[in-house]
Amino acid sequence: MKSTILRGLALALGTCVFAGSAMAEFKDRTIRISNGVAETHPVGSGVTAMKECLTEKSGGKMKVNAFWSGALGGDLDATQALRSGTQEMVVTSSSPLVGILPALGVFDLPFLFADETEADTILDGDFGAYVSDMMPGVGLINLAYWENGFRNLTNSQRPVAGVDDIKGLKVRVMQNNIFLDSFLNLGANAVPMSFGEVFTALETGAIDGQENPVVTIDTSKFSEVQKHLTMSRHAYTPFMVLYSKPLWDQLSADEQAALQECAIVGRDAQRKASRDLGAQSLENVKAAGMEVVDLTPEAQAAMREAVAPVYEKHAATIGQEVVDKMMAELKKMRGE
Ligand code: TF8
Repeated sequence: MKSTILRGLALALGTCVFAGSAMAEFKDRTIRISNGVAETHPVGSGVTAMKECLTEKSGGKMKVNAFWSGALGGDLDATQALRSGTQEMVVTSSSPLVGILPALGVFDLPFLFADETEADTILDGDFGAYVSDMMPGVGLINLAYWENGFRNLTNSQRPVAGVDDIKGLKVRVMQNNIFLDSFLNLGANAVPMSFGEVFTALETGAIDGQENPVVTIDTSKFSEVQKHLTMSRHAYTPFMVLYSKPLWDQLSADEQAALQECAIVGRDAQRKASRDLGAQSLENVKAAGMEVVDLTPEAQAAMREAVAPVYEKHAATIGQEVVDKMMAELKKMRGE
């Protein structure tokens, strides 16, 4: 009798082990992912690609439910929901998260990257991994860096062709001291505000301007309430594709691997869409009546000079080590 039970148990265990190794472990899951922008933004393309990849890898078990236009709260609120384990994923700018992890401020330094290739190289290389490794410490897993993009200034008052024109403009900035200081240094009356409030504030004239990549200006319809666009490219802010650490710890290794791989598949689709749509978006905002000013190299140099003190002022808050590492990586990349 005893030996029959034992034999049965051994058999059952054997089956278990066999099943475990032969089949990947996926449970039926619905992953909520939120973003502050509209679905027409390139993040929409990234989420679609990530979704398809997850369906394929999990045999349809991992489903993605996407929420747009801040339906689950803004970047910061959604990220806090991840930390407390009440939401799975968010695609967010790193900028509003500096209160959670001050090192992220390194990405807010003005005129840090010269072009998209530099951004990709730093973010997908050692430096990006170095920052991602800090995230579990604050309850978050960074799966990938997607593209928010180079930011440009818009306003309702006048064409901005140089620093002098910015003086006195009431400009919304992200909830981030580096952006606040950069715009104060440019002479603006800078107002920190969450993204979800920007359209109405522009519409009612509570603020004169804001700054975001052209794809956001287009897909968030800021072109309806802004007349002037200056191609200032004054900062490149990345998106982070974050997963809740408490919920991540409940996933199987197969599920984690699928998410990691699919966030990268999504990244490639998202960056491509961001760059393809960039040119189209510029046409769209012009067609909507915006007047575009390209800065002369001299005007851009003057802008750079005006914001330069921000680097030193914020190095201690970001972490001198983090800033030094970024600068060293940039030099290495540029062959300096
Ligand atoms: C900002 C950011 C936002 C994005 C978006 C919500 O200006 O650039 O547009 O984080 O995903 O607040």
